[in-house]
Amino acid sequence: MSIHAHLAISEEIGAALAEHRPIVALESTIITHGMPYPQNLEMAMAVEDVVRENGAIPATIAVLGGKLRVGLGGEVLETLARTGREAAKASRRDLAALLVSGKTAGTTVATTMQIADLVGIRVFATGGIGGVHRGAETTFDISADLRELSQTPVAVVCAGAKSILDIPKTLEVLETNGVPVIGYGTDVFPAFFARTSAYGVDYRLDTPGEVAEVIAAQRELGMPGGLLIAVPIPEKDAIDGAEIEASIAAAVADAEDNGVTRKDLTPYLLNRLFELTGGRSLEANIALVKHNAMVAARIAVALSARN
Ligand code: PSU
Ligand code: MN
Repeated sequence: MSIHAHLAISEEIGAALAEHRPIVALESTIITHGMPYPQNLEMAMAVEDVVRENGAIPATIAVLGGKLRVGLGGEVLETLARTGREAAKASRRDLAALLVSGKTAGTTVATTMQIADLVGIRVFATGGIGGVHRGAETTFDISADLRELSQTPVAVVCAGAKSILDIPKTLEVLETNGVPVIGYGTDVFPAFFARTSAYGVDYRLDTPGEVAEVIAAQRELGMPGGLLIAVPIPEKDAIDGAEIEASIAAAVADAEDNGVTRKDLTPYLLNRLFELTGGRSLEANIALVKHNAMVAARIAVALSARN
């Protein structure tokens, strides 16, 4: 038995890997736990289309029927989207037990990185990463995504971190863990719905080619970890930071009142925020994921041209 016994790679992704074609990994917790049905399915399909339109091949990753699945067809995507929060949420530590039990699970950023790395995919697009939660000084709630970024060589393209998290603490932990934070076309760390935050990035890069160079150099140095590529939400889709802050504060307070903790906290906050903004945050979320998929595809193309 080896890792191959646990992997189910689609024919398309298998061929693309063998031919060193550009591939973009996509996570599935955003489908099962991050958005309601049917918007989650529409988002998942639209994001795959964006990756293709920009010259790369989408590899959505999930745990299904006791296998780590890389590259999901439309039907499987639909099943996953309909299953929603009935599915498990797979973080690194859950994988072995989930495989043995044969359960269905969405993979978080951490786990999607882990599986992408197992098969040799270097670039990954998502909306937002998990990070240090507000109040972590008492709860210790720090997403496993941050540690994964320090140990797994996959570049994660995201729109920064939502302010349901503590952004400065998240940036501190990334620094401690040796994770470079790159601003794509920006000097400022983006705050998901808003294009800016009060915090800077370590490096600004303006083209997919430059990002590919840094990914390659980090690899040549033998560094174990990944990179965080932070891309601001497009201007037309952004929500003013001050406007959404009241809803975020209310969502965080509701979570506390209801005793929501651990792996349930992020999905709860996302869902509560969608409710409190009357769906506005969901629209912005979908727009930024599509934009990140475009940037990631172009980076994957540049990286594959280099190899
Ligand atoms: N942030 C978002 N949308 C999401 C998530 C985070 O804006 O869907 C998901 C991602 O899958 C991320 C996970 O990896 O939540 C983090 O969960 P936790 O905080 O429990 O580590
Ligand atoms: Mn957590």
